[in-house]
Amino acid sequence: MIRFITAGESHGPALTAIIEGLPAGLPIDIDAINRDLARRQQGYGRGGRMKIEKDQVEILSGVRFGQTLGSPVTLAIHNKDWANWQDRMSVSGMPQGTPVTAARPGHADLTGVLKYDREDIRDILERASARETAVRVAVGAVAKQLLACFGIQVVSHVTNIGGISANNQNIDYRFIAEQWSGSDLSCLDAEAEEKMKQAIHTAKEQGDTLGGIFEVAILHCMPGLGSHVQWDRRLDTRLAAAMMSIQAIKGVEIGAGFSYANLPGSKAHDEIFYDKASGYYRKSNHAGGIEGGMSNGETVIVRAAMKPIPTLMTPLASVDILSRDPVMANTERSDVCAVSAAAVVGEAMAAIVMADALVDKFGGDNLTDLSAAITHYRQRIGR
Ligand code: EPS
Repeated sequence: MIRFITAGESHGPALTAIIEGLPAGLPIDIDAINRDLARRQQGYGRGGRMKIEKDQVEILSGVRFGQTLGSPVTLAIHNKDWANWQDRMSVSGMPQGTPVTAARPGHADLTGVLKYDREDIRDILERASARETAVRVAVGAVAKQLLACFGIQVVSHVTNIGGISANNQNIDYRFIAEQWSGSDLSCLDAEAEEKMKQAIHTAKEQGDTLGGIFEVAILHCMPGLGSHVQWDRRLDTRLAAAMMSIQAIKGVEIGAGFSYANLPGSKAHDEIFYDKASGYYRKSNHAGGIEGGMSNGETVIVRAAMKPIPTLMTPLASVDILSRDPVMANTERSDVCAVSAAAVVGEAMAAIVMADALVDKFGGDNLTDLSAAITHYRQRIGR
């Protein structure tokens, strides 16, 4: 089993993650991790923080001379902004400055202070912040390196921002990464992207924020990852949970998702064909590459909807958590729109789930045995 936990506050010294269950002998490319970290920092509509940080991973355990040891791998990303926040985020001493007491609707602020018995919302917001996703992207980049050993690739693109949808007919998922390189929003439709940027610009001027939708595709995955036999072993269960775990995600669909509701069975299901060269194949992929909770060999497709970021420069009505008086919600530096960053996080979370499902099926002590098991399986099923 591959599992990980993260630690760290948005303006604390660092974000860290411990990954357990990676097979020994996996070559680790630190530059590739840093490339994904840089991708997460990009996107039209990001706030001032992204000009301060230049996220770079440091590996503190589990890797020796470029290869995993099979022991826990610790990753750290140091927050450059920490230097500017020691008055409010010091580990010791007394807090300086005024506490945050005006809860933002849509954020963890209010429920967090009630649940954890805090009198300063900063005690909650620092950990609830989507800054935590930086280290998830680093974990995901390691998972991608394991998947890549077996030709499995994870890509993403943005399909909607603020209600403006990209025209995504006839996408060839194999070329997504090349197609949107140079795009400010990881969007494949240049015309829609211009409108999205305009909408983000207008939202910024109005002190508002925008959400949207991204799509993650997992290419060249063998059939049989996940299982139909138990609810929590289903690949779709695990992918949906992973997407929902990303800050601000409120909806997830796989393949045709909610639009299945509009189709009769005769038009909904992907008919099965076979030829000697490619084995079993489909001419459609409404299932999004998953049937019965298992990958079926087609491209796995997951979409996630992100709500608009709750930090509004034109704030909403709220209540002060100490006085209980009506106030306007707290404002502080944030992003106007972070859907393209969330897409990179979605890739990371999908990669982690797929890597876990891979070692679950084929064994994860070391890369040699894992490769042998996959080769044997591919020979047996004729792929
Ligand atoms: C983020 C860092 C944060 C925010 C944003 C995402 O940095 P700061 O709070 O210093 O501006 O820009 O976090 C949120 C949207 C949020 O709700 O907390 C990042 O690294 O992605």
